[in-house]
Amino acid sequence: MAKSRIYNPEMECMHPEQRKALQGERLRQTVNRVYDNVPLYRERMDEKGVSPEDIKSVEDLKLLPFTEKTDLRDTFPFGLLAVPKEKIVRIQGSSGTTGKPIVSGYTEHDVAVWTEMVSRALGAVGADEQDIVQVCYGYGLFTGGLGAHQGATNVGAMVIPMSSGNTQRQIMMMQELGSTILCCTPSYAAYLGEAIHDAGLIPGKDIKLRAGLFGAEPWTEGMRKRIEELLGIQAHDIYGLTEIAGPGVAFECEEKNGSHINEDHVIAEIIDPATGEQLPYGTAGELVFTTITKEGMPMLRYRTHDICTLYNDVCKCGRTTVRMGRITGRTDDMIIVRGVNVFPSQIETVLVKTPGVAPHYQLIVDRVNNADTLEVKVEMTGELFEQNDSLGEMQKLQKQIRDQIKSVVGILTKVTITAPKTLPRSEGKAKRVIDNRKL
Ligand code: DLL
Repeated sequence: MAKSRIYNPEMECMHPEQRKALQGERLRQTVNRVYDNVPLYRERMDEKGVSPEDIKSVEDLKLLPFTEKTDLRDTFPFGLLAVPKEKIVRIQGSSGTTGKPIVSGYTEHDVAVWTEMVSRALGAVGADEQDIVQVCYGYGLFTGGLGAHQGATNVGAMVIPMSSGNTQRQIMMMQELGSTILCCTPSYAAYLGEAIHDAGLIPGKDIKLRAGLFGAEPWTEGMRKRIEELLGIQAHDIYGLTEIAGPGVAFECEEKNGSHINEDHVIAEIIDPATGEQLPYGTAGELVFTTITKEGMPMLRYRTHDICTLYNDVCKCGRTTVRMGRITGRTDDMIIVRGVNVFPSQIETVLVKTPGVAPHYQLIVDRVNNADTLEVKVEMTGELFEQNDSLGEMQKLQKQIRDQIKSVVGILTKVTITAPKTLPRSEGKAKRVIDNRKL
């Protein structure tokens, strides 16, 4: 099996103090550039009484204004460009939004930086010219497909640009061409794993996959275990967002102890979502990014609304970059049920630990007689379905899951166990929550 390697040791293993100086220098350049070229940033900085000369080092980051998704919508499509439109070679957009999409413009240099970031993530799973990378992230405005594709090409791998969907064809190609690395959402990886199993194919024998880069949606450690078992692979997390660079902003190394942030290109902060105050390493809060090499559409303190924790302790892999823990939720996908904050990831943690159920679930929130209700729908596995006493087992399972969720989240839920393959599958980002209260 190919060894994990560090794609760019100079940048990934730089002494933290040296990196801080580099970040400071790049931040100063970015701030000057956006102040001169982006009216919104100039106005925001003027309003705060901050001038580009005030930004001397990374410590001064907190003086800068935040950027929100609504700023991108309000200035759609080109209002935040810091370069003439002719310099933009690519538009990418974010998935799953209603109304006007969020788009970001990338220069040739920005695409190259993004490609480098994905190459580092692929380096961490040892990808090289021996590898065959099957990309089942969607190609198009969504950054997953093209992002993974560019990185895989750059490390010399053979790329199969499958895009999302058509599971039988995905499996046929995987088998016939001998794909070794899989890139898709974790929910789709679990689905593919089951479909491979159902087709009677044996990972390691019929299927040659050895690693996967999974991201674009939150997933848990339990889900990682399931995917690794189902596909017989090493499953690595990869994080990113269109506004910053697509996949590769951060990625896991072989230690799988958080995702290394590509800090020579972005500066990450954690803030208290309510007050906007910076929080120290080791404290959970909202993740905020400032781009420091992006030309097309640089972002100052972009609020991701993703909740996680940053870690700056030494990683055994040799990289010296700060790591982000898993995204445990988004400030805007948290559901409040009878006054209690519930994140889908908390429920997923319970479900994937429970033998007898498959990692496919949906949370249905409703309001009955003025009281909120939460129903957790989860599929049973084929093995349980085939058991003689599956009904009795199912009732036991329902109770067990309900009790577990009560102890983790603190609220009583209705648990419904459905027959195998009855819940909708997603080929891209899974839709976990259906909130009927808004209808
Ligand atoms: O999802 C970029 C991407 C593609 C990342 C493929 C990884 C793999 P957007 O469509 O702009 O970009 O969505 C960004 O997706 O703010 C998070 O809420 C979520 N997200 C992305 N990666 C992860 C991850 C792509 N590894 C939004 N874990 C982000 C949890 C993730 N959430």
